[in-house]
This record gives sequence, structure tokens and C-alpha cells, in this order.
Amino acid sequence: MTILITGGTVVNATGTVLADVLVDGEKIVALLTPGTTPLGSINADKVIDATGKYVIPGGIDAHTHMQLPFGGTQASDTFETGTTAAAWGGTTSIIDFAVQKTGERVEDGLAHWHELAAGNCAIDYGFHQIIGGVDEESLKAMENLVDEGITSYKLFMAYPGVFYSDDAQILRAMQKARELGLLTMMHAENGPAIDVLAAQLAESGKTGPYFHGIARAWQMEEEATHRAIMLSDLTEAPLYIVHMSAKQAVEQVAWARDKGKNVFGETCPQYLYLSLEKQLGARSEEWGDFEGAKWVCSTPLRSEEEGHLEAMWQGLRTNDLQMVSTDHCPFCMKDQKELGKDDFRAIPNGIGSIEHRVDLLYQGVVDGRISLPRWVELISTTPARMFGLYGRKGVIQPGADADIVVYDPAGHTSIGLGEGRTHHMNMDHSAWEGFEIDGHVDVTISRGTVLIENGQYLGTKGHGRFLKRDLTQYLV
Ligand code: DUC
Ligand code: ZN
Ligand code: ZN
Repeated sequence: MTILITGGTVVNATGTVLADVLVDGEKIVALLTPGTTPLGSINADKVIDATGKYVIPGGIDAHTHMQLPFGGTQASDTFETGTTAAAWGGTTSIIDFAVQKTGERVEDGLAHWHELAAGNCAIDYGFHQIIGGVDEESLKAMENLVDEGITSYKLFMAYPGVFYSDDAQILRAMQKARELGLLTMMHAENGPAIDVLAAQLAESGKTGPYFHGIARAWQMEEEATHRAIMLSDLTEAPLYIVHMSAKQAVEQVAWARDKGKNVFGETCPQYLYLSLEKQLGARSEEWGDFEGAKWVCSTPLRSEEEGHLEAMWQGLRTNDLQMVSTDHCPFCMKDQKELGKDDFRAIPNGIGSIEHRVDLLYQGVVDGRISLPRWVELISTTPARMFGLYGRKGVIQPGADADIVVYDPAGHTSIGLGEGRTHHMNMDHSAWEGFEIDGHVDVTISRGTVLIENGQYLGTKGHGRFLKRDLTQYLV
């Protein structure tokens, strides 16, 4: 099957060019200067008119949690529903987190994740490995990860008793990571201190969702970020801090980078657009003040008045932050979020955004916050480079996989589940209800197969393949 995409503006991280894009089978085979090749001489099976539209590499969401067990329940999207929603939103690859629960073997956790995903994904997928218990056995198991195509792993400085690693464990894991070339991803919040603050709030009757964010104070994120940076400096293991929301924590990353340290930062759409003030003011007929549970995630939403949201945009402009992933971790209000109706500590942490990341970041272009190439760099090219996929993914060029999105800057996207709105994530609400985007994902193509066109889903579960990843390009 050959596809010719004509008349569009190809946007790569390096810039824009007017070009027709020729796809043969699963690959991009040529970029043609318009007018130089008579289009009639190319006998394409299918022609897509992209006149006036952007032709970009498919989005790569490098931080998702399908079916993550959390707080006595599990994330509500399966690999099938989550990756289908991703395709609707212009994302053609995800990197999900395989989980080693405390007490479980890493190999067993990973095998289970393969079982969950295989044959169920609409788009390509890779894994990071969560190490939930650093000990001799799991350190040994890390040695096989690179051969398995899993070149990054995650540790938690939060959640004592669940995923938590103490400093000694982090040090040992980072030493191993340095030896193997693995990228260390860190959930940087001081979990033990947060748990004390959360218990004190709950015991004094402050049990509503808003107090989740008060307990997880920015000082807890700044402190843990600094500690992780120093451990990474000592061990010379490159460090990637996930889901950053506090401006002071980003300052730590900027400080480390200015000192030449190999430290990277990721933020998420919720920390660019949603605030603690919004959560405090949230109430509805159905849920009353508990409405705020829709925005319980960790790290938490931060105060807009204190400048955290603006600082995230600034970090993206200045490259103190390099990537935007969703941390897609959806839970329904019914039966899931409502587990914490009487105590915010029992609300499962997470927001679903996999369908909206490409659009929400494009709105940043419209609003004059980032440039078009930077948009592509943040949503596709840097994720590919950071996580060992570049060349195959993250770029429109001959030889790359034909993962392509045709994006219409004259289109419009109304987000949510309210009247006339729909989303495809398996959630009974939207954390993004009412958001309006001045752009639209018209066509999504994954390895030469059209998944979305004319407002229709044409994909199949099982099209998505496991991505064996190379080492990060940022390793020195
Ligand atoms: N950390 C994540 O990365 N995702 C969901 C919850 C959390 O704390
Ligand atoms: Zn985390
Ligand atoms: Zn996450």
C-alpha cells in the first residue's frame, strides 16, 4: 500500500518545509518538493490532501499507565481502550510502565505487562520498568532489561510501603544503571514526610480532595528533586525526573543542567493548564466538594497564583524541561475516585489525558508560548531521542516509520464528555471538560496504516507492536 500526502507543511523539530510525503508499506520513502514531481506519475494507492495543514511525526507519549494497580483499584483504561484513545488524539506510540510490585520478581512483573499489552494495542508500545523493591535479586534482573529493549526504569521516592525506595536503594540502583546504560526515571517527592503531613491534615478533619495538594507541598518536590540530582551526580547515572509541577523543583533541574549534569525534566499537560485554585473551587451537584477528586494526581496540581504553571511553560521554552508526557493514569469517579470520599488519602492518584496531549500542546503554539517546531520536539522528537526510538520514530524523513499525523490549524476540538462532546478514554468524566482547542487531528497513520480519518476510527487492536528500544541518545 502506498500513500501520498500532498500539499501539507511538514513540521519536524528542525523546522518546517512544504513537501509531499510518500509512504510505501510501513515506511516513509520520500519527501517531494511540491511541483517537481508530477503527482500523476506516482501511482499511489491512496492520496491524502493536506493543503493548509501540518504533517507531523506521530506523537510519542512516554509516560502512561494502562491498568496500573493503585490504591486498591486499577487504572481504568486497558491497553486497547487507552491506545485507541491515543490514536484519536494523534499519538502513535506509548511507553507504559511495567510494574514490579514489592515482593514480586521483576521478570514476572514484566511478563505480566507483556501479556496485558500483546495483541491489544492500536499503536506501537514500549515499556519502562518500575522497580518496586531494590534488592540483590532485582538489581540482578536489571541486567537483562537492555536485551529486552527496556532501557529505562522508574524508582519512587514517594509511597512508603508500596513502590518506595530509600536513598540507599536509589544509590545502588543508580550504580547499576550507570553500569548498564539505563536511564533512571524518578518520582521525586519526599514520601515519608508527605505521609506525616497527610495524616495530620486528615486527623484534623481536613479530608477533602484539595488537601491532597496541601500535603504534597512544593518543598517535598524540591527537596526530593535535589536529593535525586545529587545521587545521580555521585553515581554519574543520567537522571530523568518525571511529572514535574513545582517551579522550585524545575529550578533544581536548571541548576543541575547549568552545572553540566546529565539531568532531564518532564512535565505534563495538567501542570501547564490546571491549578490548585481550580481544584479548590470545584463542586458539582453530583459530587459536591468531592468534585475536586477529578484532579487528584501526584505530583499534585500547584498554585497558579504562586507562578508554578507559568514556570512550567517557561521551562519548556528555555529547555530546562525537555518533554511533555501525560502520566495518563485514569480512574472513574464512580467506584474508583470515590474510594476516597471520606479521606483524600484513599483517592487513587491520576488524570487521563492521553487523547489530548497533542492538542493541548498545540494550543501553546496558538497562544504564542512555543513555536511549531518546538511543539513537535516536545511531543515526538525528544521522546524518541530520550528513549531510544529516534530515526524509527519522532521524525518525518525517508526511512522512518510512517507514523504521521495530519493536523488542521483551521480545525477545532472541543474536549470533554458534556453535551455534543465525546472522548474515547475509558472514564466517566474528563479532567479537561470544556477545554477548546484551535486545531484538530484530522488523520492519524501508524506504520502506513490509517487509524483515524474523516472522524472515523479505522484501526484494529493488535496492530500495535512492541518497541524494543535502544539506549537513550543522551547518555555520555
Ligand atoms: N506517579 C505516576 O507516575 N503515575 C501515577 C501516580 C504516581 O504517583
Ligand atoms: Zn510517579
Ligand atoms: Zn506515572
